[in-house]
Amino acid sequence: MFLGLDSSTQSLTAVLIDSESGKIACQLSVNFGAEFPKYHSPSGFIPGGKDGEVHSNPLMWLEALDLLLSRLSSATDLSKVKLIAGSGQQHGSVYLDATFDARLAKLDPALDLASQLSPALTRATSPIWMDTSTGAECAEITAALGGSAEVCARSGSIAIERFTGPQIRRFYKSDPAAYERTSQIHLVSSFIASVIAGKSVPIDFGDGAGMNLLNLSKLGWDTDLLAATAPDLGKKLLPPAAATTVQDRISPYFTQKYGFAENCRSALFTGDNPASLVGMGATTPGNVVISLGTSDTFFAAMPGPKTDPNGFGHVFGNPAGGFMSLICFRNGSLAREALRDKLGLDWSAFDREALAGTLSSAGENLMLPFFGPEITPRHDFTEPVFQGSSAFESGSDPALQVRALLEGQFLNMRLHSEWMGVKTERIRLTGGAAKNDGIAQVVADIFQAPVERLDVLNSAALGAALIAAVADGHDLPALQEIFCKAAPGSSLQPSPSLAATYDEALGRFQTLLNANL
Ligand code: ADP
Ligand code: XUL
Repeated sequence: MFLGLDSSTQSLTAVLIDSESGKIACQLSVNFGAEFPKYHSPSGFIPGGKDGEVHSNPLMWLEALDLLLSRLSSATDLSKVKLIAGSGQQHGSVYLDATFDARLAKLDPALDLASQLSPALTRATSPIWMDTSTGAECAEITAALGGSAEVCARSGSIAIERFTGPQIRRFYKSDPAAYERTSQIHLVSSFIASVIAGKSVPIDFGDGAGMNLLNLSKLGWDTDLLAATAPDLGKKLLPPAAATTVQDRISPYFTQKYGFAENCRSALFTGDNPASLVGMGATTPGNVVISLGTSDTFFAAMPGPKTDPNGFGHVFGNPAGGFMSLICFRNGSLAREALRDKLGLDWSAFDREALAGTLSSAGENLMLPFFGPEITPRHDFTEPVFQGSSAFESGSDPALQVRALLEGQFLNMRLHSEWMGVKTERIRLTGGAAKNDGIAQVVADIFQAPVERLDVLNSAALGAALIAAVADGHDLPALQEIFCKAAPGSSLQPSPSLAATYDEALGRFQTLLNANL
């Protein structure tokens, strides 16, 4: 069996696969907000940060790991697990002192992870992908390299606020003494991977490309980007490696406490989006994946690295080799939740409203669907912008608002993915909101492409389990054939009659957007 773990924004999920029977042996999830109220992070991060700061407490992720594995060991026999791999929300970073590795080497199973590792943190909380506080640092890194085009050509993205390099620079500038005490910087993914391995392990190419530090053509840290970011940074990062790089046996903490076999090993962890590319069976070009989690993302495998001239799209490593493109939208599920709550609906009513009047009101009313700062396009929105009938603008007809919110989200996605130049022939939908038929139908109509959903809803954790199997020598396409199938009856077809409606609405949406930037 192979275990995949996904430490995402709002939850930690495990998917255990049995490669012989081709079955999912167990799936479990721990929701941070619901399980750990003491961290005051109802949606997985600490609300109310100043100047665009969004942080999470890494001890919460460790508590979740202990809780999830204790539940998993009660539900199933973990001694059958041969290899563990995983993924994490991208870009978030954890700062550790010189005692981290020694603490990992002598973890006591009688105690918990959080209390034993907390003394090693040089920064109490971790900036995560929602953080938009590093505008100044992005400008400084860009200037040091001689412009955005150079940063993008080397790292696959222009300097981006949430990316780890600018975040590290901000930490170095605001607390140089704590930065100096830091001897290891990890991503969320490599932090959890290190805890499991019982020693610091490398960042993988998939997640490493989300730092503005990895040179994509050399697949190593870029010395000029390191120097432009913070002093001695190269000494605080291990050389990056492929996700399938196998480590020695996992830490005895996990074998003794949760019943893993002594010879159970681990691979590296990657980003949630690269892992999802694997779990959605989309590692070769052909399928576009739209993930509707806390963030909405649009991604696809790409034959060679192609960068976005407008600077919104990114190139990350594809765990199956080569590259993937990705665009991230910050106002994803939390924006849908905000409107759902404002209208006093639950998800099934939201779903019904989305489908109501599909044909009659499609594309008529426009909403810029941003309840807070957005990253694609980059702008400090505070509330949505409405343009349409008075019944729409006043909110007297909830169906119109639900419809316009979803149309706004996916028109914005269509607009900002045009640079990829891929004809969207088939969309695979994943993430918490993918099960909502109303949302899925709007996606199909706006992109004029069939939408499929897979059996396993957590595609990142499934992808991680598949990476573990590949690291053990299994064949990825054969595994994907078995595990990444569209769920029967899950496919939705676009309405061809809406093609012209949305082509026209796209132009009006773009005009409204430009007028508000
Ligand atoms: P992440 O991986 O970023 O932690 P998930 O992919 O687990 O997030 O998605 C969580 C989100 O899914 C929640 O914020 C919630 O708004 C959304 N969600 C859950 N169920 C539904 C539903 N039936 N319809 C729409 N959205 C939903
Ligand atoms: C991708 C991004 C988010 C996070 C959280 O660039 O910032 O999708 O990975 O899921």
